[in-house]
Amino acid sequence: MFDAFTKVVSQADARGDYVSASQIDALSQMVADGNKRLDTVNRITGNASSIVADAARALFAEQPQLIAPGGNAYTSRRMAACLRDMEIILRYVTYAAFAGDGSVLDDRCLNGLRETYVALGVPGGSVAAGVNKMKEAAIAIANDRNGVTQGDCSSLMSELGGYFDRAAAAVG
Ligand code: PEB
Repeated sequence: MFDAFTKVVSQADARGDYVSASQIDALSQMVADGNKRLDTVNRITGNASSIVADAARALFAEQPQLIAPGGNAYTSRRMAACLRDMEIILRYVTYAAFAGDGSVLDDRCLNGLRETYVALGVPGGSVAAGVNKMKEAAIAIANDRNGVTQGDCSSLMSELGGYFDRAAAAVG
């Protein structure tokens, strides 16, 4: 598991070289923008349960077969497992956003997840659809310009979106 700094160190070490000037510039920019990153993580974390619940509600409205008898979220046990899975994925996305690196998401959440869903008979495409709904909600909340110092968050939001895309692609 890396963060943006340890990733650069590990790459430099693999080359047997010093950290390059361009890498230092990029990390220095990341530090300068650090408050935006922490605010983003804080906003998503603080709204996690509504992000998950709203995404699940929208997913079940679009794919009602999931909650019909025989569906993958039918019975409260499976419904609970589904909400829990979405919450786990969202939590790892917040870790990746915090660290500025997706390896924690890859290593500890997504690795083997597709195979797990195949073995369980859970439709990965539906999980991916749920992840995409969380992405929209999380970005809307994190990118809300009301009540904060105005600034450019476009690259941070595209980085954040990329972590959700990675999760959706890993299972979809
Ligand atoms: C992954 N999910 C489930 C299980 C595991 C995971 C390991 C089996 C064990 C259990 O039931 O608890 N666990 C989860 C995860 C990590 C982890 C992400 C990462 C670290 O450790 N059902 C649906 C939707 C979808 C869903 C499409 C979006 O209809 C999920 C939610 N996951 C779902 C369901 C089960 C499950 C288990 C329904 C239960 C399957 C079953 O027992 O039939």
